[in-house]
Amino acid sequence: MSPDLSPDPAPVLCRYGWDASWAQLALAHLESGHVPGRVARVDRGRVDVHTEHGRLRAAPGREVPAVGDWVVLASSVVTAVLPRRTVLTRADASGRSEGQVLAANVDTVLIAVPAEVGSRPGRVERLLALAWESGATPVVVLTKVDGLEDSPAAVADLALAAPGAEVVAVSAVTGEGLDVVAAAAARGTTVLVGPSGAGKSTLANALLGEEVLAVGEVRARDGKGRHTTAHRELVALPSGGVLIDTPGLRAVGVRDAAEGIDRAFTDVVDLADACRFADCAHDHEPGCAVRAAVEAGELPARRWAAYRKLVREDEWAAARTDARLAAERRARWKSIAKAQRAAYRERGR
Ligand SMILES: Nc1nc2c(ncn2[C@@H]2O[C@H](COP(=O)(O)OP(=O)(O)OP(=O)(O)O)[C@@H](O)[C@H]2O)c(=O)[nH]1
Ligand SMILES: [Zn+2]
Repeated sequence: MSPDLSPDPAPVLCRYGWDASWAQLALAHLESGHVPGRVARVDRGRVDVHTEHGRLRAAPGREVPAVGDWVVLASSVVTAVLPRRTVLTRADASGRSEGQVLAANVDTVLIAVPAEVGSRPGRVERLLALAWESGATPVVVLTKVDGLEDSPAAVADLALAAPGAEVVAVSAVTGEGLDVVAAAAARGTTVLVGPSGAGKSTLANALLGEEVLAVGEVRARDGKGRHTTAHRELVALPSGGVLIDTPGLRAVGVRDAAEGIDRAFTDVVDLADACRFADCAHDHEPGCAVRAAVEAGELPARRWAAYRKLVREDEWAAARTDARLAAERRARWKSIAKAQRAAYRERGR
């Protein structure tokens, strides 16, 4: 390809993560009047895109982009969505077959865990599975630690539920840990996820150094934050990174996340590898390393149950959408039923 054909990597786009390989991917779509840009926000029937001509509003084309996507626009319509490097997806709460894309092309997933909720590892494990599955690197952020008496202990607790991930304690009040989060967010694209009121917007504001994103006041009655960030929004950070804030997530379902689940539970997977039988169901088999670890108190029973629950949920979601799996399941039941009928005939003789 001739170099003078390549689009000018405008400094504006570079602030949003534009690089030579995005330029290469965009090239095929850049006829005259077409401009590349990064999706800042997606609303019903409307896409806001950062372009070299500023922030433009466009209509989605055939393929609806997600926040973080690199797209090509022509006459206020998205004509192409460039292939994603990473994609953070959750199972759709509505039960539709496709998952819901939370953010595209992210390098780091910051998982905000509010300290006042106490240790609720289940939710973190779930988000970690999705984060690993996305292809990005998760960082667990224990927020509001100014309200804790023993934050190192809380961090250590959380770390047990997050093998392989960095766990950082932060406080927007004392400033503790903000430098660590800022350093992580200064490179590439970072998405902030976590429940409503976890302090995501407060963290985003600290990284931005200004009050750009709305921060909710805590409801006096139950201490929960108001739902403030209604939309996923992508902004360029003064440090050079790109940040996507997401609204508080209520239900986070897993789907097509088998690898992510295994990465979030490497301790469990390593134990399972040590079972005597390769197809150990970790039920009543002799030489089961998983059950031995649970009985010895080395693997929390809660964590083992959480792993099995996520795997079941993931398989169930897959079975719902994957006709092949469903057919296999039917075939299995058929052969079981056949064996049962044969057994009844035997008995009846
Ligand atoms: N004590 C203390 N309070 C904090 C801290 N960070 C955030 N808060 C408060 O917690 C509440 C919720 O913070 P937000 O930043 O709005 O939380 P959020 O995760 O963005 O919530 P949603 O927008 O609903 O998803 C606000 O009242 C903040 O002032 C902190 O480090 N310490
Ligand atoms: Zn076993």
